[in-house]
Amino acid sequence: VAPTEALVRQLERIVGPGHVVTDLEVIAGYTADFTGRFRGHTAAVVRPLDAAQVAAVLSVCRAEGVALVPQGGNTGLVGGGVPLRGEVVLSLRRLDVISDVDPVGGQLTAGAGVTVGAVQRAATDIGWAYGVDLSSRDSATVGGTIATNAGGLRVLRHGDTRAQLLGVEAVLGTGEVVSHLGGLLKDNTGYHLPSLLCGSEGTLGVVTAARLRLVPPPHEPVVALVALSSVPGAVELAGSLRRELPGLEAVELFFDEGLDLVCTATGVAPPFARRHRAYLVVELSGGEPAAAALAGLLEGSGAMANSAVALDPVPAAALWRYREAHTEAINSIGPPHKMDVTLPPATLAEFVEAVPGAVTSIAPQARTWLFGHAADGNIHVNVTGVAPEDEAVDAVVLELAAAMGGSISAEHGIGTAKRRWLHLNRTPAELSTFATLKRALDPDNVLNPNVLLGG
Ligand code: 2HG
Ligand code: ZN
Repeated sequence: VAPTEALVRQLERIVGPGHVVTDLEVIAGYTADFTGRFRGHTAAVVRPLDAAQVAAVLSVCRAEGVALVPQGGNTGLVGGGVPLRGEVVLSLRRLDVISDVDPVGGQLTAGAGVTVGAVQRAATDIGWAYGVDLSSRDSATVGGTIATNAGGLRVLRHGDTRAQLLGVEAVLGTGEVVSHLGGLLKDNTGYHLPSLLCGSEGTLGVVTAARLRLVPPPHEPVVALVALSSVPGAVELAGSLRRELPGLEAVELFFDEGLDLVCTATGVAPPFARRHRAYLVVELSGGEPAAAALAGLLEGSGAMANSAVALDPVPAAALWRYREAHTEAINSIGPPHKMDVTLPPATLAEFVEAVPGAVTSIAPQARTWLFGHAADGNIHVNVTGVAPEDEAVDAVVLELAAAMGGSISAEHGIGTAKRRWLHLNRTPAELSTFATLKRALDPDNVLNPNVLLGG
């Protein structure tokens, strides 16, 4: 059901007339996802200021039978924040306050609309760091990263978003506000609602704030770009780095085709004179001694073909850019299909080598771009040259990943893009448990009805 004039007036009474957006040009920024693959439409974007306003908006929409699509920075990659069927967009960006900063305990409370970058800066200001980092840090928000259980570049070191949550405040689909922001490190008092809401993709409740744990900042970071001549060599090296280097912060993977594309799209010069099959970006704490330990390990491994090392921030950022610019560079050649999968270490290299052929066997004109988080077994399969609505390549890639013991979503979520294939990873009993939870917490299906189980 689309919002009526009367509903728009009711929403304006809750959030103020300036905060119900009905101007179609402004709305356009809320109805397509970052890739341009998923496009929806809506008559209204509502921008509440706090949990009480979110609860009031939810209750009037529920009474009118109008569903809501919660949205943060709109950096999602699986169509999870797109109003596909004219739902009202519930933008959480105005909930952007950081409070109760605790420099002793290393914690802070962030509103759903605070960006990951703002959390990182607030943490740095008090001598700590935030354990989550991702390329979209300056747009992605706390609420959205909780709803999707975002991973990113430092999962190896600090775990995913779920691992940073000491508590959440959320408005459930029933309209009830649940809040547990005390931040006690040990608190075994029943069901852990942060775990349930994290990764629920806005289907059970709207996260409005979170108590986040902070982590010690990286100490004298060393960044290396390592070139390798084979994919199995890269996978094996990622394993030895994890085992041998206690200060390891990140091990990221990309390949020769992706590097070429990044250099063309960004105008940056290639890192080495010769091309190599695979590359790892490695970051570790510990300055000169850590750099020496890394060099020793690389020489001993026999897999390395070339390397560049940086101990200062500017050259270190330049090495990181080869990896971080992949998403942007791929977007510059057309809307990609994004399949974010995890493989067990035993089949990771085989999967990387099999995917491009599996794609061209059904879509000869398509191009496959692979990169990801080597230490997590997480490969981002991007396919360009295929129409946005053609799902044949998605099916081939996701079925291959599942058949090799993998997950069809490592860190981006199911969204609307992958709901057809959720059964590849989840048993009927699990899916019916999901449905039971959905009915209990969102009985009228007003929250993000097109994602995960819906549609
Ligand atoms: C990354 O690791 C993000 O950079 C985006 O998860 C991945 O664009 C992608 O496919
Ligand atoms: Zn990623």
